Parts: sequence; structure tokens; C-alpha cells
Amino acid sequence: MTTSNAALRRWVEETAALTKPASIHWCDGSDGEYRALLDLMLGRGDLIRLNPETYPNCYLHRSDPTDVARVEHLTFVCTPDKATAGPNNNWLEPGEAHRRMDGLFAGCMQGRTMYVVPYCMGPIDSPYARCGVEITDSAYVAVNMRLMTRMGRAALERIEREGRFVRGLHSTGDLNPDRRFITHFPDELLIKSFGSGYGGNALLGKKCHALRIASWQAADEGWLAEHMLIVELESPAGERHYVAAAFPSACGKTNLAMLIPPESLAGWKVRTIGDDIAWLHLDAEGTLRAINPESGYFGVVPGTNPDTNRNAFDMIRRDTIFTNVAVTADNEPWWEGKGHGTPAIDWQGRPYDPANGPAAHPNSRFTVTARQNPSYSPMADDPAGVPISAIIFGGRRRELAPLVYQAKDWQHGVLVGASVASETTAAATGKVGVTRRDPMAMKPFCGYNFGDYWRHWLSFGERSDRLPAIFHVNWFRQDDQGRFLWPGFGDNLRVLRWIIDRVEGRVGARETAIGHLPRPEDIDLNGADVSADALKALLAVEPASWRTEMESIESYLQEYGNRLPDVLLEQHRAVVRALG
Ligand code: SAT
Ligand code: MN
Repeated sequence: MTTSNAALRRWVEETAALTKPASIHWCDGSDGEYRALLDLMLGRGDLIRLNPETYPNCYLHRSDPTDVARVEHLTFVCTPDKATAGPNNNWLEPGEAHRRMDGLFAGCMQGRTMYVVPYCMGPIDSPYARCGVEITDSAYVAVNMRLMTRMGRAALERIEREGRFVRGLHSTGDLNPDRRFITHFPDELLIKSFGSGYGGNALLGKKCHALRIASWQAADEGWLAEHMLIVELESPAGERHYVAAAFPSACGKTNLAMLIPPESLAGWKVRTIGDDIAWLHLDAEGTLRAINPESGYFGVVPGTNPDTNRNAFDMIRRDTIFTNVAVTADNEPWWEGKGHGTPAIDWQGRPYDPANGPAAHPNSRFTVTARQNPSYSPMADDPAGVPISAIIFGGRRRELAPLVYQAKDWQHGVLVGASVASETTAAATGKVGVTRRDPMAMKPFCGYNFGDYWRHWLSFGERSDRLPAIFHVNWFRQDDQGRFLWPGFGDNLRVLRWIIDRVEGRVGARETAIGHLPRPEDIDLNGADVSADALKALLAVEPASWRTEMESIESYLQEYGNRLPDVLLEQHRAVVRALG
């Protein structure tokens, strides 16, 4: 196979000349190709077949133990000018970055197959979708890209029609952490990633393309590329709403996108459009419409069980690739919080010994096509996307942030998004549980200066008067004994209901300095295991703590200097004044 697109042909030739692969394979995305790649990896021991009776067509991949999460300190945005990348990114001068990366890539595919993986982010016939090509020497990447994106022939045909695509060059190299770099060249629509075979470092369609490069394209073209799930909610009366919600990695996006209504809210239907990324465009009427650029999920495994997320639990019973989980004596995948079974072999392939830590890596993942999701919404394939009624920001915070509040308007909502803070998780290497600012949950993923990004967000306020309302939620509040105050999971629908009622103008609110909060009677607790006292604590706004928080937000925002839009500072001052 080859292509009629001369730029792609040339790039493949140049890359082959640099990396010197033994052979080149153009991925067509067929079932036969998928099976052949799985067989190849099974033969090499890169994949282990799991119990074919209980987990048909499921496989385990163990990544290198040093290569189990995104590496933010090794991820770079290489714009000609450092200020364009902003204080939110690591920066390398593009010439220097190319030299360093090309040095690593030189000869790195000797004896290996080079896969050329054309893919489309978004429904193949959507004007909002964008294509890319990943060149990789990893068969694991190729099969994951097939599950996660619209990969293969149809994508290549679209590239040949449009002539435009993002280039992503990837090699696992020798997996030496000292020779591991993930670099982005936004104005060349180019990614070069070396030395990792894991998730967001290696599946370049996901965070590298659909967020870092796409956020840059979006700023230029007037849309938004966001780290958001998209969920469809249908009330018992048949009223439908679509909500987009941004949370940092491993804070429950997949669970919220696949939520199962509690028994007391029977009659509600919740369906998934996407679980990680949303591309948002204004249509001709000024409605904000969202597509999910992905077509599969790369979800956190630990904690998945029939009570927390029955949909996900059932979804990963077949045709799933597991990465870094443990296995039982019956060769079933096992993870902490599975609810049954015992691990025999840990995620590193050693006999399980609790002294070595958890059996499954805390950032172990499943890769599965979205089609297998019992709550899949066919609207995920609509080329026009879905109209968004509400945008939600959230983080993982044991204190301060209430269960839910609504921003006063779009401008205030942008400040609320810019102020998001969250405790770090195992999705990235580094210390877990440290609270850091993670604006719009995009700290690791915004491909340019946050100051300019917030200005871009604010510009939507001038372009439409039909924008979604903006909310902030926190499912992770704890009491002084460290117990969660809110049950989360299915019960989060109680909060989503209030949000929809606000959007529809059906419910009042308590006006506070930080925004509009529900009155306790506005959250339906019928059938929920939440005491009146807990709800009171969840909805409290403590002025003294918020004054401290606002000081910390201000010093964070000031890091962006003259790139920081004045409007955000004005919004900030208004909150401080209202706190008294
Ligand atoms: O490693 S990924 O970026 O794909 C997952 C995540 O951190 O959200
Ligand atoms: Mn994510």
C-alpha cells in the first residue's frame, strides 16, 4: 500500500531513511490486520492471552516498569518563541529539539517494522474531524490506535481528499528513561515522541494530537479542543441534554460518562458520547456543539466493579487490551477494587506479594472500542456533533470546593475554569496527592500559553449569546476523618439534575460570592446515603478559606504576566469584593 498524497509519501520515505526499519507496513484498519498484529505480539510475548472462556479475545500487555504513565517533565512544546508556549509548558527551541530528536531516531527502527497508521479524529464524515498519521515501530501502538480512533483506509482516503494531516513520529527506542522525550511542533502540525510505549506518550492521536496540537489549531480556527467527557442525559419525560465536563486524568471522567442512575432515579437514561476529549465548535446559530474525536476508551482499571461502574465492568469482559493489570491463577485479569478473585501474578509478572505494593499498577488501563459500551450513544457518530447545555469543571479536592456551584456568567465561568485545582494522580509520573492548579484540566495538555488560551475562551462570550452555563463540581470532599462526604458514581446524577434544572430555569439558587449554589432542598437525596449534615458541609462556602484561595488563585494567574486577560483579573476582584 502507498498513497497518492505526495507529502505523506515523502515523509514516510524520509522517515524510513532516518530510522532504517526492516520493513514498512501501511495499516488498513481491517479485522484481519488487527488479528495478525495480535498474533505477532502473542508470538513475541508482548501480549499474553487471558482466559478465553471468561475474557474472550482479551489480552494483557506489560509495559516496561519505568514506563507506566505520562511523563510531564519530559513533554515539550517547541514553538519558535518561548512565550508562545507559556509558563504552563516545558519549552525547547525547535531547531535544537529537532536535532535532539532526530539524533535519537537515527537508525532506531533497525530490525523492526515501521507501521504507518492513518487515523481520523472524529466521525469520518464530520467537518469538525481532523486527520493524522502516526509512524511507529510499536505493534502495540498500532492495535491501540485501531481501538481508539477511526484508523486505516477511510482515514487515508480523507487525507488524500483534503491533503491535510497532523504528523506523529514515534519509536519506543530502548525505553531508557534518560532517552525519553515527547515533543510537539505546533506550527508544523508535528509530534516526535521517543522512548516510551505508554498511553498518552505513545498513542499520538490522543493527548499529543487531539489536545496539544488541536488546541493550537483550535485557537487559530475559532474552536476549542478540551479535556472533557461528553454525556447524554435523558429525563423520564424524554427531555435530552448534553453536558461536557473537564476533570484531570484519573478523576472519574469515564465513570461519569458511563453513569448508571441509582434505583431512586429510575427512568433517567445516561449515554456516553465521549470519556476524555471534546472538540467544541459554534454552529451558525451560536450553539456550542461537541464531537468526541476518539472512538475508544483508554480507561483506568483499578476500582472498576459492578457497583462503581457496571457498564465499564461488562464492557471489558471481551475484546479488550489490558495494560499493567495483575492476573489470577485462572488467568483472568485482576485489579484492586475488582470486588472478587485474588491476584497470583502482579503487573510486573512476579508472583504476587503484598510487600511489593499493589498487584495491578494504579494507572493500569483498558483499551476498548466505544462500540462495546452498553451505554454508547449513536449520537457519538453524528457528524454535526451534539449541542452542549452545560460545561462542568472539577477537580479532586478534599476540602474547600463545594459539591457544586454555578458561575455567574461566561466570563466568571472562564475564571472558575482557570482556577481549577486538583490533587495529582497516578496518571502522570511524580508524587500523588499534591494539590496543584490544573486550569480547565488542561495543565498537561494545552499546546500554548494559558494566558492566550483564556483570552480565546473569553472570545466565545463575544461570539454567541447561546453559550452553555458553566458549573464547578467536587465529588471528592472529605470529613476530618478522611471519609468521603459524597458517595459519587451513580449518585452524581443528583447533581447533574440540578445543573439541568438550572439550565432550564426551573430551580432557584443561593447567591454567594463564588457563584450560585443549590439550597439543600434542591438536591434530591431520596434513596441516597447522605446525611443532612453531610449535605450542609458539602454546600458550605467558608469566606475565610475562600479569601485564602482567591489569594492563591491571584498569584497563580499573575504568573502569566501581560498575557493574562484583564477580564480575568476583574472577575477575580469581583469575587474578592463579594467575599467581604
Ligand atoms: O496516558 S493518557 O494521557 O492517555 C491517559 C491520561 O492521563 O488521561
Ligand atoms: Mn485524559
